[in-house]
Amino acid sequence: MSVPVTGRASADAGESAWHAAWLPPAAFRELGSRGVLVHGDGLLVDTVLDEVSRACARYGGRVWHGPPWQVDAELVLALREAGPVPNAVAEAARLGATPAVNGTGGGALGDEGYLLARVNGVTVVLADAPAGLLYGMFHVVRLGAAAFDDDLPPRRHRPALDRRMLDHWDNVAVHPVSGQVERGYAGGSLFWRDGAARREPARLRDYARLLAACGVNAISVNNVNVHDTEALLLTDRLGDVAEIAEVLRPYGIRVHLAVTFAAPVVLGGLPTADPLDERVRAWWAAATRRVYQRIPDFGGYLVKADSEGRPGPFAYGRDHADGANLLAEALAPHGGVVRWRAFVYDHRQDWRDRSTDRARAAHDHFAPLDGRFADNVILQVKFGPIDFQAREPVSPVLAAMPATRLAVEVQATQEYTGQQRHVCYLGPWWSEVLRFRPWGAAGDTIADVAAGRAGAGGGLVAVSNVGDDPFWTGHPLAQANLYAFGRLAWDPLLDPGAILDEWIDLTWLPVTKGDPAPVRRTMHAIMDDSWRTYERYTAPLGVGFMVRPGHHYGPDVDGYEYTPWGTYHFADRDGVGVDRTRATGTGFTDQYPPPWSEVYESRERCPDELLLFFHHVPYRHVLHSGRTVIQHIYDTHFAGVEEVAAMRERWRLVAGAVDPAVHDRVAERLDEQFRSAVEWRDQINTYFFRKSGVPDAHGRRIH
Ligand code: GCW
Repeated sequence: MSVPVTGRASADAGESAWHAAWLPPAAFRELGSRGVLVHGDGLLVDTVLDEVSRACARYGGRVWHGPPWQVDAELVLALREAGPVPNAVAEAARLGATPAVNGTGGGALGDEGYLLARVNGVTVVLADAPAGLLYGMFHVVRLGAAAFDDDLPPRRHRPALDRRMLDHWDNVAVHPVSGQVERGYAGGSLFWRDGAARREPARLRDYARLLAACGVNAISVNNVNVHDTEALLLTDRLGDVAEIAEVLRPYGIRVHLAVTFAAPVVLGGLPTADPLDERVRAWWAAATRRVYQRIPDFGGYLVKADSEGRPGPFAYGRDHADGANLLAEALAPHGGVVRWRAFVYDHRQDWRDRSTDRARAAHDHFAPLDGRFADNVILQVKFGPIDFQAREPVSPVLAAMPATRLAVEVQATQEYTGQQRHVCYLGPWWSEVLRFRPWGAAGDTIADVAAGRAGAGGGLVAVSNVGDDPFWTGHPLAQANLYAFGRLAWDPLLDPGAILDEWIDLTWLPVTKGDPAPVRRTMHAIMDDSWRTYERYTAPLGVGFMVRPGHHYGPDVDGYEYTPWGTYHFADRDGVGVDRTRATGTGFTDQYPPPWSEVYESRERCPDELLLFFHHVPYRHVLHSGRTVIQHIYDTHFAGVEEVAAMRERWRLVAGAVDPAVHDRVAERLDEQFRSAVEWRDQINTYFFRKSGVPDAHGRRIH
C-alpha cells in the first residue's frame, strides 16, 4: 500500500507530564522536514516508520513506505533484504554494501549494525536487521543538519558490546528500609507503585525510545535484592513483566528479571533449593518454560546470591558455579542467559581482624571458578573491588577469568557520587575504567574484556538512575550519565566530552531560547570536570567510604570505621590508608597481573589518586604531585568547594535561556551541592587536622 503515513495520535514526549529529555520533538526537525523512504517490514521497522511519520507530520516532511514508489526521498532507511530500493543513489549504496567495497567485519551489518552514507543529495541508512535501522535512524537524528549537508563516505557502525543493559533496583512493594527504589534518587519506579504494576505504557514507551536512542538494549525490571512480593514476578505476577516487555520490545529492549535463588522453596514449596537436587532443577526448568511461553524474547535472570544476606548455593555446600549453572541449564533451551553477580563479600566482618580485606573477596570467591561456568552464564562484576566509589582501582576479577563471560557493572544512580543532588558527570570515570589495560600497555582493555571473544562477552551494565521524576533523573543534568552510559556501551572509545556535546545538542539546544553557545559553554564548564570536583571535596586519594552509614549521603569519616562492613581507612595520629600490599598488608595487590601488581605494590610507583587504597602512609608522605598527603587533603577540599561555587554562579547566568522549571531544579540542587561540599570540606579537613596536628600550609580556616 502506498502511503504517506500520518502522525500517530499518542502521548508525545514534550507535551506530557514528563520532560522530553534528549529527544524533544525539535530534535527531529531536520529529519522531519525531509522526504523519507522507509523500506522493509517488521516490528522495529514499524517503530522507525512511526518515529519518522510523527516528525514529518510536525515539520512538513513526507514519508513513503512500500510500493508504488515515489523516488524523491532525501533520506532512505532500508533493510537490505527488503530488495531493490527505488532510488538510484540508495540502490547503488545497497548493491555496494558488500564486504569487498565497504571494509571489514565479515560484510554483514549484524543484528544491530547499519551503514550510513550520503551521496548525491541522498542520505542512506542500510541495515540487515530492523534494530540496525532503528539505531541508524537515531544516528541521523544525532547528526541533525549535518546528516543532510555534505557527502558522508559510507561507514559501517556496529556496537562494540552486544549487551548494553540497565539494572533497575526497583521494588514492587515499598520496602520498609529501601523504599520503592533501592538507592533511587529520581522519585518512584516507572514500573511499580505500592505493590502493583503501574501500567503507564505511554511513559514506558518514551523511556524505551530514550534508551534506544543512546543504544541500550536490555533492562532488568526489579531489584537484585528480591523480596517476597518481587519473587512472585517469576510466577504469579509474570503477566506484569510480560506487559512491560510488550511496551519495550518495539525499541529493541529485552526484559530480564532478578530472581531469588530460594525460589524453589519460597515459590515452589520444595524443601530445598540445592542446585544439585533433581526436583530443584525440574522446578527451574518448568518455571523458565512458562516465562518463555509468555515472553518469547525474555533475556534471562539476574542473581545476587550469598551476598548481603541473600540466599545462595553456600547453604547447600555448593559454590557459585553450581548455582549459576543450575539457572543456566533452565535458560539454555530458550536462548536466555543468567547474569550472576560477583558482588560477594563478608558483610559481618570483625573490624579488629586486619587480615580480612573486602577488596579481595570477589576475586577470592570467583577466580578459582574460571572455566566452570556454563556458556550462557555471565558473571557481572562491579567495576571496582569495593562498591561504586568515586575512585577505586579496576576490579582484578576482570583480569582473572579468561574462560568466563564477564560483564562490567557501573552505577548511574550515584549512590556514592552525590545521589543526583550533586552534579557528577560520570562519563570520564567510566571511560577511564573501560580504557584501563590490566595487562599493561600492550594488552587488552576492560572494554575488550566486556566485549569478549567473538562478541560473546557480558557487556556493560549500569544500575539505572531513572524514576518517575518529571526530569526522569532527580538531577536534570544526571540524564547525561544515562546517555553517556548507553553511548559508551555502544562504543567505549568515544570521548566523554564529545558524548556530552551530543547530549547537549539533543537535549538543550533544540529548546534553548536565543544563542545556544552560552548554554553549551555553561554545560561543559559545569559538567566536564564535575566527577573530579566531587572526588576533591569528598574522600581523598582513593580511600573511599567516608559516608554516612545507611543512606550513604554526606560525610562521616568514622561512620564505617568500627562496623562489620569491611570499609575502613585506618586513620591514626601518624597516617592514613589501607595496607593492601603483599609485603606487609592484605596481599590484595597480588590479585593483579603485572605490571599493576608491581605498580600498586610500590608506594613510590602507585598513582597518587589510589595511594590510600593500597598503602597506609604518614601524613607527610610526599606525593608525585610534590605535595604531602595532608596538604593534598586540605588543598583539594578547599578547591572542590570553590569549584562548586563557580558552577553555581555559571548556572545563574543562563537563567532565561533554559526552561525555567529545569533551571529552578538545577539551581536548587546546586545550592544543596554547595552546602554539602562545605560540610564535606569542613569535616574531612577538621578530622585530619585533629588526627595529624599538621596545620594547613596556607593558614586557611580549619575548625
Ligand atoms: O552498593 C550496595 C548498595 C546496596 C546494593 C548493593 C548491591 C542492591 O548499598 O543497596 O543492594 O550494593 O550492589 O547489591
